[in-house]
Amino acid sequence: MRWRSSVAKTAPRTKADFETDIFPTWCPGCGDWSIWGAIKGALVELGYAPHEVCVVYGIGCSGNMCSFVNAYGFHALHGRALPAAIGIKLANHDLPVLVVNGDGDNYGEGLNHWIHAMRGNHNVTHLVHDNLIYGLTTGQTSPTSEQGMKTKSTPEGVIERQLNPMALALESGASFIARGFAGEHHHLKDLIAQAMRHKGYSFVDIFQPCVTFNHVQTYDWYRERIYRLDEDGHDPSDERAAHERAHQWGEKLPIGVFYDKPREVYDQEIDHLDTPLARTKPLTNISKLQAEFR
Ligand SMILES: Cc1ncc(C[n+]2csc(CCOP(=O)(O)OP(=O)(O)O)c2C)c(N)n1
Ligand code: SF4
Repeated sequence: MRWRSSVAKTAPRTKADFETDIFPTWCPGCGDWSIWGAIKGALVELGYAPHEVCVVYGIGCSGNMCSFVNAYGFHALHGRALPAAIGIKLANHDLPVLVVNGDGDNYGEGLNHWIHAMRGNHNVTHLVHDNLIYGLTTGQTSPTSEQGMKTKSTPEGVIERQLNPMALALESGASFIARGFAGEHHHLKDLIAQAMRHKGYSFVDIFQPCVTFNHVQTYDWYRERIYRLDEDGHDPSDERAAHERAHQWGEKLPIGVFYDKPREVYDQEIDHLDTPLARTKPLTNISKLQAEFR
């Protein structure tokens, strides 16, 4: 029996059930507010209770969400949210695991972990707050900053080519790839819910305006460019078409599901994980060993 179905449900949940006593410290107008609401909305829609979900956070304005969401949470080191999330999932694969981090965290410091999570098709849902800049550290270049962009750390303009998360996700074996926009709140909530229903690694890159440090990619900048894949005849099972959409940048920016093709999931390939480790009896008593480290 799956863990969720064994939990007695009480009244239907509301977004308030997923809030803590701490009110967010994000700048007024920051895209993180909308993402926070969309995550809570998706959890309500899927019928979860706070104790039935775990969210793992990276470091950044995005990761500060750890204090604002009432659920099991783990605030990892910068760039290290995914390995912690994968460990949690392997220990209890009945527990839905969400990962929340920023573009600097995930596409910079944590890039290697991201690629391995995708090729393993680990069953976690991954939401990247992509503001094309380092927010918390006050506006340095990130891997998704556009070439030529002037920031605190690159006053003469970014030299490197911009990283393309959608194309890299496709190449690395992600089985669900989507992009949302903080300015399209209900669409984003639906994408997160869809990603959480997906069996295997699901990825949602989210255009998240940083109103304080990114004065190029503003809400208006996105609104002039975005269009919805589901309204433009895109077939998410068509990998070739997904590649074409993934390479669109500039005048036209697609949002929605780029690619959705379930394949073998990491923890389901391991026979002795049939019963989640978290619910099996320990094979060895390690209390003596633990005592040595006290
Ligand atoms: C190992 C390590 N390196 C660097 C930092 C400093 N640091 C904290 S947040 C951050 C960048 C945050 O940018 P991003 O991941 O894009 O998140 P945002 O704040 O924009 O949500 C950096 C470099 C750190 N905390 N730990
Ligand atoms: S610095 Fe940018 S990303 Fe951070 S809270 Fe403010 S607007 Fe949001």
